[in-house]
Amino acid sequence: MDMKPVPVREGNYNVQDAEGLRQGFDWEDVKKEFSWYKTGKVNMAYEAIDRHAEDPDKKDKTALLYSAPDREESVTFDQLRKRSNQFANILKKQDMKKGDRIFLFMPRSPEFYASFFGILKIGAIAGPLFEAFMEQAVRDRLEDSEARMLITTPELLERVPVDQLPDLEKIVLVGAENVDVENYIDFDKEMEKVSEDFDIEWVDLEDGMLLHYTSGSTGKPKGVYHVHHAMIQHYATGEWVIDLKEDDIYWCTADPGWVTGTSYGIFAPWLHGVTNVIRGGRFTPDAWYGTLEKYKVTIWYTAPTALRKLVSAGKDVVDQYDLSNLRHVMSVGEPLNPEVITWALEVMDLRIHDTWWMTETGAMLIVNLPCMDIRPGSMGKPIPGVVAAIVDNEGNELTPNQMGNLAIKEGWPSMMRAIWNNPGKFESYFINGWYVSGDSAYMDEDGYFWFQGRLDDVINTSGERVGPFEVESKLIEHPAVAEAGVIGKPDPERGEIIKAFITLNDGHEASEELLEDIRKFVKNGLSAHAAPREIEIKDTIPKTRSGKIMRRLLKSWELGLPTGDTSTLEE
Ligand code: 6R9
Repeated sequence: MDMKPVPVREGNYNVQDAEGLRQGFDWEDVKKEFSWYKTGKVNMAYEAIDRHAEDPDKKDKTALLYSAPDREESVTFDQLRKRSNQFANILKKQDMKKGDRIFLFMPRSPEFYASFFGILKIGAIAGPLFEAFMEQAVRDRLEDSEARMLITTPELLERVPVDQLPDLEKIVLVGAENVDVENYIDFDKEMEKVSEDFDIEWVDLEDGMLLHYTSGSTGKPKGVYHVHHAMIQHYATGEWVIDLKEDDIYWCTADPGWVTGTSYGIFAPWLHGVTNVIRGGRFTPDAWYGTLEKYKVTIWYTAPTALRKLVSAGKDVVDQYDLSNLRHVMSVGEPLNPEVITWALEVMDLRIHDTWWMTETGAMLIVNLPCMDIRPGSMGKPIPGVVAAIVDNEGNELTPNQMGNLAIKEGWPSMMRAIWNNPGKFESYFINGWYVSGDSAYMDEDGYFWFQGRLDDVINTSGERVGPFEVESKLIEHPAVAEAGVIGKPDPERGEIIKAFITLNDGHEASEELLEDIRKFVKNGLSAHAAPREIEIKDTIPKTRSGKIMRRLLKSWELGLPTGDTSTLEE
């Protein structure tokens, strides 16, 4: 994509000079920021919560600004310390121990965060599950992890096949007022009975902290295992990329059932002692803008899907809100269309900073720092302390502008340490000292990385390689197109042809003329071989809960194949 770079903005950012930061950089120096560097006592819960609660200037600062349609609450660092202590005491009373897997299956709420840190405080491993999971998805995860305890709500308990889960010994119910909870532990009642003091279980940096299940292209979801050591990278990227400062009001839209919702919805902001807006529920452009305005959000971390919806909603909607506090916006999870960057500059006068990373990587790896020029369509450059490259299938480095596997040199702090119960799968990620991401990309001469697709999504039509993202980005620039998903459809003549599924913006009618106009638009904008030979209009484009277009599903529909694991599909 040939677009002008978006230059650095003047401003008082944490990092002024990316190259300067990279020079002589050593992760060991980041360790000095933590209290355990001197005391030897490690626990993420201490660093994120108790450390601030022990600071007289910070203990009554708002940690969590919670907002749901029927409830609003603000919780200070000291309150969060006490509540997580109480929950840790409940866990001890129930004989839960260090290393046990304890899962959370509930909507975002203050109780979620108290429970989450209670789990870490006893040295157990937390497994957050997205609230929209149905029975099969819940069972797969609890079964594979051999979870001993689950914290859930009476409504969600209906999706937990308790009698098929022999390892699941205890269930804590949150909000169980009118339910017969004879076989369960009642969160509210137990919290009243236990002390607000707790001696944190000190752990090793390499001890387990978190299990995040993520879907691969085949088989059941796999448990990605993270350790306390990851905090080093959460902290550093919180400073460099998110640009967190004392007085910021930060909002990350991701649910803690996904890695963005823990690494950057919990750890990074609280390691920096920053006020964190937590907002559950479904979103519309008005709800997004309304939240940004109401809480005077200064830093926002969200996803391209959200941003594209804002673009579709138009400038008139933005103009109804006061977004003057918002100073820094970031995006993750899928390719950030250049069109969205241009739009945000024009309409909100803000740069959108793309960041690339994965569940397996635990934290950001390739980013646009506030002090870097942004090249629209590029994910940016590796953070200090991380070496990225494009490699071939044998793990040999390719030269600039060659497309290949996006790979990271093993050994960054937040890297997953295992796939739960599946050493073979874990091993399969690594070739020749590189972690191979499964994404295809290229690096330009200046070291910027450009995402091309998941490896299995890249289209080869008449010998020309086409990244579906490029075509999708172009399609949504057409005034009639709201969203687009593009696949390669097998074709005897061309190998594959490009097929596009689109949804239309309001006020546009499907017609042969319109489809031809859209085709021409891509042909004229990109190239003839990138223009979809087939376009089909849909009511919605299937996406995962984290906003990724499920091209695999589009392809299965197209070919009349079984749809496979759809547990992460947004309804
Ligand atoms: C954090 C997260 C990881 C996959 C990754 C890639 C895609 C993430 C992206 C991006 C283009 C970006 N992805 N960030 N693609 N540009 N900035 O999303 O983790 O849910 O495990 O997804 O998401 O394909 O391999 P996860």
